[in-house]
Amino acid sequence: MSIIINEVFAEKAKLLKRPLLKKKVHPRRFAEIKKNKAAFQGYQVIEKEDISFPVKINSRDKILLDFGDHFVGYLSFSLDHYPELKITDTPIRFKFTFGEFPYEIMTPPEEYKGGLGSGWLQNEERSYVFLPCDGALERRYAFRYLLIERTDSASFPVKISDIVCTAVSAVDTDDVPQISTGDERLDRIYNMSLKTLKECEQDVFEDGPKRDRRLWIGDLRLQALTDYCTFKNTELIKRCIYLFAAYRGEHKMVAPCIFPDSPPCVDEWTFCDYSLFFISCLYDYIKFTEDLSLAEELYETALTQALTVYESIDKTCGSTVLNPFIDWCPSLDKSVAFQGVFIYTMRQLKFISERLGRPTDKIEGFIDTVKNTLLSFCDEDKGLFVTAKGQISWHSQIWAVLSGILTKEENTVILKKITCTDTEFTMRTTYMRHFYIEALYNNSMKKEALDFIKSYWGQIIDAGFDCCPEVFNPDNEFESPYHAPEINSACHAWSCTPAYWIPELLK
Ligand code: RAM
Repeated sequence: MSIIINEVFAEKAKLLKRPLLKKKVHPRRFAEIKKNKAAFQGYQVIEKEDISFPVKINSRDKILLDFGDHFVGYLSFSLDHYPELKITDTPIRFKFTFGEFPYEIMTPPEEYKGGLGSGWLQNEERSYVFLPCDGALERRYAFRYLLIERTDSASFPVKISDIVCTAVSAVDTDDVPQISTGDERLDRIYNMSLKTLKECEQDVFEDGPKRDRRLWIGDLRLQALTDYCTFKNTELIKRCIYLFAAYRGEHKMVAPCIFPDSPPCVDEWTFCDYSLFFISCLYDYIKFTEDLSLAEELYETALTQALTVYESIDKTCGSTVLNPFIDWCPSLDKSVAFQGVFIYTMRQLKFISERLGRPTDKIEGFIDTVKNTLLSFCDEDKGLFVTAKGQISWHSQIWAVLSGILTKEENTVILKKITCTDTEFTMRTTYMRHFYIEALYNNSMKKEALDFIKSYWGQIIDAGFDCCPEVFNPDNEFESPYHAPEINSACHAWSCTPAYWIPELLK
């Protein structure tokens, strides 16, 4: 693998790293998780008594702690024996299972068959040889529930006390003014989205604090959009943009994700739509900060994305060999949606170029060529975009609308029509839903956008989530891109944009 590092950008990213804020949080109460078919994923949490330390634990005992909300942090505690009963003459062993949601706690790790490595499962077992002692786990966990099981067989109790989570984040929700929309449900959705962003905002904008704990550019773009209007942590946004410019493969395309603490920091594979969103990140940076210096510095990087992707496009059918992401929708023909993304980002590049006084004729040429190809997929009879494989997807319609190649009236017809079209190619991620909302917003369908947020994110609240999850399908509670719902992330950055949209839609 050959990685090219721009040391200047890497150094600038490093200098923008700030210490995290820390808060000590304690478990709120004991809890129990029971099977209940009516509850989300079949498990219901029963709240039990408040915790008073120390807690006595015998061999084979289990205790489930509820921290009362989602936290990202490090666990510590104290262990002691009962000297009047018996000195610890044999090591004590504990198994810790952390969960963002009940299903994660209740699914045995031995049964895991998911597509991602099982190391992401949030559990570990530790021995304690001499008591009293202080215990701490080095790994950072994202959780609300903590199951502690005593797994050794020694026949004496021990006491555990001072169970604390040192919660970490780059930001504090108390620094953002409270929202009051007059609609209690919208307020709750806003707060849940803000909390999601806060939990993901660490040394970089992580996609999810449980998993993958990395900086993905598709996620970053939506996080930054929301952050400009809430926490205003522009330094962190700048740091993350520098990181993407600093570490690239030989092909010079911006990586889909960065592993900030694991050199060589990037893999060589790409998602070409994600690479193009580097342009969107610079575009938003200018729009929200009015500062042109970052775009000036990184203009060549942005232009390289445009040129590389444009060269990869087959101009007759509009497809690319460069593998776009678009959404986690199985068997989706992504070619039409991809062309929409291409034009959408080229318009942003044109804007950046104009602001920087750079030539735009080449970019305009790109837009015209791909526009003609994209228009050839508009089926006059159906009044919708149909791909070369004959697919009618939400993705094609949304991105064709966002490309801005049609009139507002035409866009409105398409956006209405897709809601009553029978297709298996529907939006699967909240990330894709963000772009649907943007399409509605751009075409004066603010009411539809708000209703959509209220309905979809409202169901997330009803399901019992504390933050916005990576995946949520109201018709299939067990949906998982990794074929294992327990590995899904229940606090995921790309779902946080209601905190951006709600105030914007109410303007
Ligand atoms: C998953 C993560 C991440 C996303 C990629 C494409 O691995 O959820 O957030 O950007 O997919």
